[in-house]
Amino acid sequence: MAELSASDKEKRGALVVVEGLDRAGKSSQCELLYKSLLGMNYKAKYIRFPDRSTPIGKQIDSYLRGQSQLDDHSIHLLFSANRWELAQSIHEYIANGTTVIVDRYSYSGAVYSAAKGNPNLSLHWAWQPEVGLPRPDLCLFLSISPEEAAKRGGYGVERYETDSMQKRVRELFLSLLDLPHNDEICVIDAGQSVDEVAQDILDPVLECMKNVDSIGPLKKLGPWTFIPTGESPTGRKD
Ligand code: FDM
Ligand code: MG
Repeated sequence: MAELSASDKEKRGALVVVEGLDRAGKSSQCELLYKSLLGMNYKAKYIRFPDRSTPIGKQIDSYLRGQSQLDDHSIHLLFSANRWELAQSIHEYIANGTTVIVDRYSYSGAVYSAAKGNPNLSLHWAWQPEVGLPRPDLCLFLSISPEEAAKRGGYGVERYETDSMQKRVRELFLSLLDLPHNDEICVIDAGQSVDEVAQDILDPVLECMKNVDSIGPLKKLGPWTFIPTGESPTGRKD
């Protein structure tokens, strides 16, 4: 396992996002990664989106539990606003050398909303409010086959936890992986054992933390990241 030197520990933190389908093991792996980094004496912070603790997060929580109805665009913008309300503190953690591990981010944001099939809500439209948010240095996509996911048991009772929605979400996630400008995405085989997945995650994270100096200051998500202007992988034009 790569160990970082004392000077490496004075670098800025890295922004590491973990993405993937429900049941891919994101939250368990984020916890393991967080504990591994702390165990190696790195400063680390684990956050997840949606952050259901804020006033906006409470509205999102109520919508996901089916306790309130919202227009597709409105809930989409709330998910994005939920990221924006933490953007400043992410910048601050990174600046003071803390590596921030994020469980779901803008990619889930764009993909889940576009997967709803609303003809007025394309992937391209869905990406726009993400422009300017802190750009991950590394995005780990936990890839799991529908068969493997099915073996892990049934879905919960929240909105979006249905076979048809998950199938569309998977297709859209895969189409994002094929787009240019996605160099920071690293696909992890999430069908392996928990320990194997954890190791496959830890290696690129340590590598990224080592190289943050060559990446330079934390960047911002741009309109050209992942989504080509004017078209979407759903085939709809904006
Ligand atoms: N989700 C999550 C979105 O639709 N947009 C977003 O921006 C984010 C962060 O919320 F179905 C969806 C994905 C999932 C649901 O997420 C709740 P968790 O990770 O299962 O709690
Ligand atoms: Mg879930």
